[in-house]
Amino acid sequence: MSEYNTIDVAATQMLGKAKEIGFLSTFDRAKAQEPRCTFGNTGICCRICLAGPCRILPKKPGGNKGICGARDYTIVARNTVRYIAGGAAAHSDHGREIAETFLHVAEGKVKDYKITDADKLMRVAKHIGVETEGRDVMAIAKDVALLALQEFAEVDESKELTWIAKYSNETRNQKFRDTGIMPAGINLSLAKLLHQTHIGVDADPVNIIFGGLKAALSDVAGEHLATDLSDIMFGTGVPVVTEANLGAIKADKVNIALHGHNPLLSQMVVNAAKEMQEEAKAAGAKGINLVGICCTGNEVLMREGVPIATNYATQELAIMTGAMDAMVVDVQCIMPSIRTAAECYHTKIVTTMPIMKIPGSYHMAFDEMHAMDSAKEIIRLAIDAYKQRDAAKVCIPEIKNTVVAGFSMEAMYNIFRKINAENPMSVVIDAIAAGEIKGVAALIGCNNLKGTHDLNHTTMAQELAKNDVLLLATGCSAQAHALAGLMNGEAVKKYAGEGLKKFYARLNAAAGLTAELPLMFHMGSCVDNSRVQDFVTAMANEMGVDNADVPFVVSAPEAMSEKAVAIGAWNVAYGNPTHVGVIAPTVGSQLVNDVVTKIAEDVFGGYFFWEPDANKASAKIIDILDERNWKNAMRK
Ligand code: XCC
Repeated sequence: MSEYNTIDVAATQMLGKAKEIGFLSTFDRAKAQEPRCTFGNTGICCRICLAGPCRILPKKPGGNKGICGARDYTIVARNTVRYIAGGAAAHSDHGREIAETFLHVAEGKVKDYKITDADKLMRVAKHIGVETEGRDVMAIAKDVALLALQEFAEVDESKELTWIAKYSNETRNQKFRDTGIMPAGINLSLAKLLHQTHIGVDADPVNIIFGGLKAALSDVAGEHLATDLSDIMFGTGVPVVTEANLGAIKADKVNIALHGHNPLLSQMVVNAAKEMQEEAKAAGAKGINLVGICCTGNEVLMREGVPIATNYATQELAIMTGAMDAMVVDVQCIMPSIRTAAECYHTKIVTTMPIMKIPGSYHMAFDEMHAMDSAKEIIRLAIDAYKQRDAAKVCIPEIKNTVVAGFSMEAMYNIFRKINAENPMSVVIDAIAAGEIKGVAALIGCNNLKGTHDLNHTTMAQELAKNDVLLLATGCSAQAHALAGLMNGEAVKKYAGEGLKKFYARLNAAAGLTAELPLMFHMGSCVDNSRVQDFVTAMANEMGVDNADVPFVVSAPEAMSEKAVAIGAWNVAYGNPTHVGVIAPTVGSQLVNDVVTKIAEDVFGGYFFWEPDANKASAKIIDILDERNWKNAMRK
């Protein structure tokens, strides 16, 4: 383990560099926050009105409630679901922006975006009930876009979100209806939740949590339509071989990091870079080198094979290489401190979205009507910055690993179909029935420096693979595995148990790819957790059981963002046991904590469990998979 709080060797080198130049990184700031305030840490600090903050102080007369009389369980429940509202707002707003551009494509109003995957458009249209027979592609696209936008606008509470009702199986839809959490409109459920948790509205923790789950289902609808429409516009991921870690930054090229979440911008920068290599050469560089950070990095990795530079916790360190000419950011998970890091170098930080600016950075408003021009302008800024680069400050760790990624649901089905053309998912289900693999786990979510950067992600991947668990990955977790060299065929040889190895041997023989399949299937960005849920629903359908009986577990080993809370919550509603590697701020109320970790299982089959120790969490996941398999065997 390094003297710094990371397992990543390249990050360790860069943290040494940061120390040398006196830059205080997020690793230093995390330390500065210790010890944490117990009230905030356990969820019993209420800041919802200006009479507060109120804390639960059981030893003081009158101190066991807030000033308004709110009990610990009300405060904890409100705080928890407000995380969900924040997360769902972020994911869905991303989805809405994609849907708006998609509508403009269908109407012929934007010249730089197009329909790239028309087959997916047809599949999505049929799935959500848009007539396709004998119709023009653009007319179909327009109907799909309008239906997507209506998901946000709907206020008739008797309606159901299309992207939930059409993509979930009937047992889950009925569960959502029976528990009153089937959302009608995304904006409506988020506004309602903020209303419900306003001072003096809902005091019932269970009712509040159900309101939170409704918002969480809105989150997954927003994610799913973002995934679908992005695939249609930019292409659906197919297996690609690329690389990850800071060694992917090139000393002799103009380096541009694409950071944030929304592919509307990052994809356009990729397209523009293809046309502008000569301009970079004219400036003395060998070309333009794009690298990704966080989920916009995952988007362009999946579709274009753009290498990964770092994940969330180490984003500042990409600048410490001294060779990062521009970091282009859109929305979400962007540390404002990248600007401070850039002050030590020539790096230009470029913000691009009206709701995301950092004082002192360049703001180049991204305009979908002139998307390519905007992207070119950004690249020119990077080329100019390259000319100011100080070669003496360049220090790129020579560390990078091979990554095999690009596993959309379609890409995985293409492989499975080579083994069973009729029932592709039977390839996984039969392997579980034969005892070759125990089930499936999805490793997802962020970094959280309450633990050691990337330690939980990578430990769990190794432990679960050793125990024959088939792994899916998204978000910064996927990036952690990629950075550490776990996302390639060599890692299968090194870490997979005997059963999993046999399964992979069959898949590799059938897949006929030039590269061997990796230890985990990178399904994309965090909005692409919709792909993961489609995978689980397909497993349930193939097994003929409810989602809650599928040998599947989801884990966010280093969860951090509000979006991670929203994703965790809908996973619980879908019947998935959901591991979180940090202690959640629900523990301040025994009642709320019991509802989300125990009672939830009785109602939904899914539940949360908090376990910061990756080995213990892996053991628990294996127990859960064994138990679900045993129960399924008993039912036969
Ligand atoms: Fe978390 Fe989403 Fe952000 Fe990474 S980028 S820190 S939300 S895992 Ni999506």
